[in-house]
Amino acid sequence: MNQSYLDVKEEVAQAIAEGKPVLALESTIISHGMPYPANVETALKVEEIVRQAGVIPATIAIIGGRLKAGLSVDEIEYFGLKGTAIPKASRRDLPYLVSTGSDGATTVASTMIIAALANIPIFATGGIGGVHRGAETSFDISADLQELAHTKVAVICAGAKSILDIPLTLEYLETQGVPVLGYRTEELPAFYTQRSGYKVDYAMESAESIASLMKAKWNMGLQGGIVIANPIPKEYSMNPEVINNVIEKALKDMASLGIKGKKSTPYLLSRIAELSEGSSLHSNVELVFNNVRLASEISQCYYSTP
Ligand code: PSU
Ligand code: MN
Repeated sequence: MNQSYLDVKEEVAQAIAEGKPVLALESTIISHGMPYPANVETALKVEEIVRQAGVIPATIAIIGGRLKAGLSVDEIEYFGLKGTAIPKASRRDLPYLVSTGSDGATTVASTMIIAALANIPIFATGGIGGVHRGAETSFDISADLQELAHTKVAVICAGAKSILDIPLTLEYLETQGVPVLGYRTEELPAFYTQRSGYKVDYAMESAESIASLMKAKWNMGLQGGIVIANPIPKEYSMNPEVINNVIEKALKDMASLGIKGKKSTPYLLSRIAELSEGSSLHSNVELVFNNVRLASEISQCYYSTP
C-alpha cells in the first residue's frame, strides 16, 4: 500500500514503531453522530480513557485531503464545531476528497482503511453500519460490511441499532466470513439496549481470548475484520419499548421526507436524539466510553502476546 497520502501523528507513529498498543477511533461519530459540544467533549474524554489504560489513541479523519491517523485537540474541536458541514466519508468518497484537498469525517469503513494503512489493527466506535430495513428494495447496505469482509481491523462496537435489519446484517457478515463476537453475551446487543434477540457467533469471556482469536485469524492468513459487540452497561441502557417506538417514528419520518443514500444513517441518528429528548445521547456517550475501555484492554492483550 502507498502511504504517501497518510499523516501519522508523531506519538502514534512512535508507539507503532515500538510495538506499543494503539487504538483507532472514528470521526463520523464526532461530526455526524452527536451534536456540538457533546461530540467534542466525548471525543476528548475518549482519548483520555484510552491514555489512562496505557494505550495511544489515534482518532482518524481526512483533513485538507490528507489521511490522518491521530488528531490534535484543535483538530478534534474543528471537526466537532463544523459538524455536518464536513462530508461523511466512506470508501467511495476517499478518492474525491483526497484529490480535491477536502476534509472528510470517516465512517467505520474508511476509518478501517486508514487504520490498516497506518498498521493499527484495533478500532473502537459506537455502532457499525449494516443492512438497512427494506434493503430488498432500496439495496441500502452499508459499505462498512464490505470493509469488514476485506480489511484487517477488529471493530469494537455496541452491536447494531434497530434502524438496521439486524438478522440480515448478521447473515451478510456470515456470508462475508466476518466473525461476530459477543463480549460476555450470547446475544448481539442492540446499541441502546443489551439484547436484540439474535445470537452472536461466539460469546467471549475475556479480552485475552478475543486478542488470541484475532491473532489466530490473521496468522492463518484469513483476510478481513472481526466484530466485537460489547453490550451497553445496564445502568445506561434504555427501555426497549421506548427506544423502539422512537426508531419506528424516525424511520417513518425519513420515508415521508424521501431521505435516502448516505444521508439516511445521519438523519436517523439525529432524529432519534431529537425524539428521545437527549436521553439517547446520554446512552450513546456512555456506551462509547464502555467500548473504548474494552478495546484498550484488548489492545493491551493483543500487543503483549507474541
Ligand atoms: N451507526 C451508529 N452511529 C454512527 C454510525 C452508524 O449507531 O455514528 C455512523 C458510523 O460512522 C458508520 C456510518 O460507519 O454511520 C454508517 O453509515 P452508512 O450506513 O451510510 O454506511
Ligand atoms: Mn447506505
